[in-house]
Amino acid sequence: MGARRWIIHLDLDAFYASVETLDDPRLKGLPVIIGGAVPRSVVSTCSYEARARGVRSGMPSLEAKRLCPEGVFMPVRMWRYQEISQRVMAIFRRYTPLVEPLALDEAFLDVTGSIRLFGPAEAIAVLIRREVREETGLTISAGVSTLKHLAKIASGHRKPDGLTVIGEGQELAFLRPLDIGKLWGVGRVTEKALRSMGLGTIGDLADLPEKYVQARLGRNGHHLWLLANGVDERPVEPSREAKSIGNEETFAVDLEGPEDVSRELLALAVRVSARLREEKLVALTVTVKARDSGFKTVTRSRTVREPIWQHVQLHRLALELFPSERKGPWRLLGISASSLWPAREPWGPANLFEAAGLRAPTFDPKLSAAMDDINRRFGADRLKPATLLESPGRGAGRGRPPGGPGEGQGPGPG
Ligand code: TTP
Ligand code: MG
Repeated sequence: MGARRWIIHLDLDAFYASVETLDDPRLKGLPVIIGGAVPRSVVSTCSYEARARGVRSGMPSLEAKRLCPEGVFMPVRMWRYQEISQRVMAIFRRYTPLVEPLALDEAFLDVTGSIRLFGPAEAIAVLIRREVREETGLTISAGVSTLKHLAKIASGHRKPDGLTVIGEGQELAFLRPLDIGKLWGVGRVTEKALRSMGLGTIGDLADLPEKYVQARLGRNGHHLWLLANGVDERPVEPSREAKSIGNEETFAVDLEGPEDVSRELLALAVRVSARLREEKLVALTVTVKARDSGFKTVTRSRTVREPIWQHVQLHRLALELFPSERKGPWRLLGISASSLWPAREPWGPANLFEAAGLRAPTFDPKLSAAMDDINRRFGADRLKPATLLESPGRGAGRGRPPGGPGEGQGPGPG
């Protein structure tokens, strides 16, 4: 056993719905349902009043309407949730620099080093919960434990507005009787597999021989078995938020015209969006970097209100940000995406778009995913948008038809 750590997981209650109620107090006590009223949209979240009627995150809005006809349907206002999220995260950072945001409304805090200053972890959780309520008007639930996954489970234990503290030595007693579906990391598919193995509680899983679980579930089985036995060595990782995903390219021949620039930005956008999808992230900030032949570098960024994850979005923004008032020629271009947030299943970026009532993506997410998959298996850049089939910066001569010698082209999508 390593040195004891104290971890707090905090998660705002019915986050989007609570923010809407905060901004319009007339909604208080009503079944507020967030998610477009558009036919194919899904519920992002809903107030606890709506939950009492059976409405759930991820449910088609139509079904929610059927279960709860008097529900107040509201669109997603992502920028507002981001604003509040930043204020809440800033409160967390008063107590420790070790803050790992998992989503807009939840984070892990490692407060081991803060105890001397602020008192025990439980007291810190009490302080934070009070400050969030007083400074934002929202309630937040907290879980305190020596283990990361237990802190996460504990924060959901007495929702809404709950605090659950699992003392040192109490970990297994708390964990074992819980339903197997509560184990962090068990998705719907794994849950089904575990139940088909006859398991009902986390203790049932813990009691199986490790080798057997691993044989049935592979590497994930090993991980879950450890969690079920109260072993979770993962640290709180504060670097997560500052992370960015980017790509830049120095060209063999400097780029001259706007068409070349647009095409290269598209190539970069394709690569950045593939990596976003690979890591299941969406971005809110896009930065463009351009260096001219005299080595003058310009970078411009913008933070937007709608989550970005597709190459068409990245490309559009990159073109807007590009310093087109300058002459070039350009020797280097780059695009990077930051303010990254997890695009959680099952709502995923596509549903987030619909729920927000935003312009439908012009590029089929299934096609993007298929493209990523083929590129992963057969080598990067096998499949790409048709405009990229000729690319002056990367060796193929200008105006040369695709498929020239030296560069085997895969079947293009168009
Ligand atoms: P959650 O913390 O999972 O849910 P919640 O804050 O609404 O409710 P509670 O924590 O009290 O159970 O997610 C945070 C926000 O993320 C949520 O308010 C809306 C968004 N979200 C979706 O858009 N779709 C989803 O399927 C889920 C689960 C969340
Ligand atoms: Mg929440």
